[in-house]
Amino acid sequence: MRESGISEEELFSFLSLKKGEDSRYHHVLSSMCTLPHPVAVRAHQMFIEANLGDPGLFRGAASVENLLVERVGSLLHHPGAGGYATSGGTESNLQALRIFRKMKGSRRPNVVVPESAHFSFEKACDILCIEMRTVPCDQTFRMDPDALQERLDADTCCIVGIAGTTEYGVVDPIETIAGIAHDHGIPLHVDAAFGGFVIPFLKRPIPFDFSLPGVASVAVDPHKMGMSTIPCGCLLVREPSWFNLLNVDTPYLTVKQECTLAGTRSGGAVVGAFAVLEFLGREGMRAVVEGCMKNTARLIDGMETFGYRRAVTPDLNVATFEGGAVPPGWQVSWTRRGHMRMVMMPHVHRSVIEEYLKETGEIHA
Ligand code: 0PR
Repeated sequence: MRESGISEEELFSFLSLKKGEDSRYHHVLSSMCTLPHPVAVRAHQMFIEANLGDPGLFRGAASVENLLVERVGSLLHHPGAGGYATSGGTESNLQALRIFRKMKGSRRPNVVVPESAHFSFEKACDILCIEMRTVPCDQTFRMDPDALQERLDADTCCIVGIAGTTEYGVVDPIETIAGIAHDHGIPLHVDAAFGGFVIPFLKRPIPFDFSLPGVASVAVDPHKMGMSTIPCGCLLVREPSWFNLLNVDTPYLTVKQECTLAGTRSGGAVVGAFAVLEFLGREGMRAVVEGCMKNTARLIDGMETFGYRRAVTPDLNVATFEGGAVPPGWQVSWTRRGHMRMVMMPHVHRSVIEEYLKETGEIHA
C-alpha cells in the first residue's frame, strides 16, 4: 500500500483504464448476469451502507429483505415460505444442503444430484462432507428419474433437481422427481438460480416450485434473471423453522441469533432486487421473459439456417449448438460436452442477435 495517497483525478483515470479492460455486456452471450435494471442501481445506491448482518441497525433494509422473501415466496406459490437473501446460488445451494444434512442426522449422508448440476454442489458437498451421487441425464440433458430411484438409500438427506440448467437451459422433470422425493420422505431442493425468474413468466409455465408437495426448498437468484445488482440470491424453504437448525448465537449484535452463512451482507443489492420486482410487476417480468425467449428462438432459427444444429430445444433462454463460428469480439461459452452455448439475457436485444447472425453468416460464407 502507498505511504501517501494519490489524487482523486489520478485514481479515477487509473480506474477508467481498468474499466476499459472489462467486457461491456453488449457482446457478451456467455453470462447469466446482466446489466442491472436502473431501479436496482438507484435502490442499491440509496442503501449502499446497509449491512443486513446487523439488521437492528438497518431496520428498513431488513424489512425490505422480508418483503423480497414474501414476494418471491408468493411467486413460487408459497407466501409463507421461510427465506433470506444469500450472496447467490452457491450460498443458497450450500445452505439448503446444510439444513437437510442436519435434519437427517446420518453419519454418512449422501445427496443425489443430476450430472447437469452446477459445480456449486461439488463445493457444498466437499465443505459439508456429504457424498455426492450423480444421476445421468437423458438425451435432452434432463435428469432420468428411474436412475434417480436406484441411487436413493437410507442415508440420502436430499435430492436436487434443476429448474433451468446452467449449460442447456432445460428443466428437469421436477413434478416426477418431487413425487419420488415425497414417496421416499426425502426433501427435494430445486436449484432455480437461473430459472426461478423465468419459468413463472413463460407462456406455458412448467411445474417446479412449492405447488409440488415434495419440494422442500428453492434457490432463485435476483442477480441473474431478476436483473438486480450483484450479489443477491434467495433461498426459500417450505418451513421457516428449518432455518433454526442453522442458528448460531450472536451475542453482541442487535439480533441474538443468525442462520445466514455470511455475516456482513449487502443491503443495497437486496433492496435493488425488491425494487425491480415492484417496479416491473408480473406484467413487466412477463414482457422481459417473452423478449428473451423470442430472441432465443430467433437465434436458434438463424443458426440452423447456417447448418449449426441445436443441441436441444431449451425450456429457457439458453441456446446450444453442435458447432458454430464465433465472430471476433463476441463472448460465447462451451459446454462440457463441447456444444457452443449462448444465454439470451435481457441485455441481448434483438438487434444484438441480428448483428451476431450477420457476422456469423459472413464467416460462414
Ligand atoms: N445454480 C445454477 C443453476 C447456476 O446456473 C449457477 C450459476 C449457480 C447455481 C451458482 O450461482 P452463483 O454464481 O450466483 O453462486 N451459473 C452461472 C455459471 O456458473 C454463473 C455465471 C454468471 C457465470 C455470469 C458466468 C457469468 O458471466 O455459469
